[in-house]
Amino acid sequence: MQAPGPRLEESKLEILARLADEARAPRIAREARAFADRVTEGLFYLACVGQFKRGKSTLLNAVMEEDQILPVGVVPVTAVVTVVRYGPHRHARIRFGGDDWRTVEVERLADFVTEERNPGNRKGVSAVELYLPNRLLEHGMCLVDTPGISSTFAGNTAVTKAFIPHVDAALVVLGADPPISADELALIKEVASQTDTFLLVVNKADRVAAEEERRQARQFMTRVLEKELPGKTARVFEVSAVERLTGAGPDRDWPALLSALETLAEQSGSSLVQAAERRASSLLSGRLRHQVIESRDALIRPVEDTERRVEMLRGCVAEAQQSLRDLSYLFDSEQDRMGQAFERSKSAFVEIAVPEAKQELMTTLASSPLRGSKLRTEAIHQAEEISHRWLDEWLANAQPEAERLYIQASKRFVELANGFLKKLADSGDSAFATLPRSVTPETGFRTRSRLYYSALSPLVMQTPVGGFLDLARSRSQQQRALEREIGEYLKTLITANANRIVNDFSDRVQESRWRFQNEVVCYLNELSSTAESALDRARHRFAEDEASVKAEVEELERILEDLGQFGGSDSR
Ligand SMILES: Nc1nc2c(ncn2[C@@H]2O[C@H](COP(=O)(O)OP(=O)(O)OP(=O)(O)O)[C@@H](O)[C@H]2O)c(=O)[nH]1
Ligand SMILES: [Mg+2]
Repeated sequence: MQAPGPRLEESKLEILARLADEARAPRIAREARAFADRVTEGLFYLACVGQFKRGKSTLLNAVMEEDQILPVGVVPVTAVVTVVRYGPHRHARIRFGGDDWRTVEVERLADFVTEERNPGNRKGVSAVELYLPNRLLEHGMCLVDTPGISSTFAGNTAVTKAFIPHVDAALVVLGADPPISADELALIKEVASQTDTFLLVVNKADRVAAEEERRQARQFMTRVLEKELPGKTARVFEVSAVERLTGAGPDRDWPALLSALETLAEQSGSSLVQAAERRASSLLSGRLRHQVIESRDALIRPVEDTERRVEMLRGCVAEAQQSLRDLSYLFDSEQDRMGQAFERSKSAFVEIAVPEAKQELMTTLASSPLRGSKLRTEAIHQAEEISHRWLDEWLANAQPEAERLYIQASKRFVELANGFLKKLADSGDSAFATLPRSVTPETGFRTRSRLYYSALSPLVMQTPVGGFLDLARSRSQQQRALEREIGEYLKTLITANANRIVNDFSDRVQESRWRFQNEVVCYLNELSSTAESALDRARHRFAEDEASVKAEVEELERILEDLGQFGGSDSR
């Protein structure tokens, strides 16, 4: 079969889609066409991403000045990605799998995009588009609502992660408290690795009444980002989406946020669309090249060789799973040991810190000239200051120790993983060329070895009651009462936060492990399924005649040659 050559008017993505059709890679063809359509229409995606329940959907509703058009709620809500784009009249359409689009009433969106009504996307929704006659969207900017990460619904995290390659610009929504979590940081880094255009929105500012607390949270966030994303600048906007929708409360950074969105919509569209085209071309051409090589090689070597290869790849997947299972036990015990060591360090700290911190509090109160409610407020303030100081000091010592333990525990895991990767690399198989050469505790355990702690938990910051009794007490009676009450409060602050730090640490180790396992196994699974389908195709050809095999090899060679224009690794 003589395939038509590239037509002059074809865009790169259209060429790619055509080559994918010719190579019978329908998924890649579909993805390339979807990207090509987007580029032709000049659409770019500003994705609203973040941890579950940060108020992403509410924020987009507020930006659109639409109350509840995107479903929101107190439990994890959004389960399916929803693209909000310009349309002369309000309407919505939905696609199931690879089927055609179906128009649905805007009011029925919740039936398809929410965890409650479409749990784990049981209905098989593959795309949702909401058209609104909104000025902000007129120039091609699309706002994308994504499911929140890190909730108990792991599927929601996976949906958002799978959408990341489509993100042209990001609106990262963080909470006013705690300032930033490990998962959020990892998400920001992932987004930042593919776009420089991201805005950080600190939502629910109405929840934190004290300006000082909000200022500290902002400062902390900026410090973390400067350190983690050197050279990148992200503007931080502090808002309350709910206040905006209800019209109550101050403007905060809302006007600045809207103006940043307007500027983005009007000025950055074409460069973001071009960047999307480049990203998609490189990603999809790489995947297609791999599939074509696999198919061609299956035709030019004896079928037994390909069968052996498929067996080898299946074996690799099984071996990877087995060694990860074996390592699991090993790591479990390392993790236990680590947990116990950290727990011991914490207990020793609490034992020393609590009485000494209480003593400090008493000395401060004794020398204070204040009395009545002023003395009480001062005592609470001092308890918070003192506990902060003690916890900070402990962390400064414990953190390097925790990191040392963490690297030590992961060492064996990393060694085994590296042994496995080396074996694959030594097999000389081209499919493994894109696997990482080796992992280190840093790259293998993605969630970094630096630990971050959010500000002290507000749960234990509640002001103790009893202030009214102060009125009836003498100065010394009041001081004794405060020593007792606020002393207890101080103890709670120290112990609760120390526990929180220990839990935070083990969560992070667990998460790093899970990510690494998932990545390796998913990657190998994909390699093995590509090889299997190449084998199937080869078998069909072999069942025909030699001429048919030859024609197919030539066709695949030509596709590879055409793929050369997309750059990337040499296909031979
Ligand atoms: N106080 C306050 N509550 C807010 C604000 N924004 C959102 N909320 C509330 O937070 C809850 C979660 O809001 P959603 O918009 O559903 O959050 P989401 O991030 O889209 O959640 P998922 O889709 O589950 O990830 C709802 O009860 C909202 O009313 C805000 O600015 N202030
Ligand atoms: Mg939502």
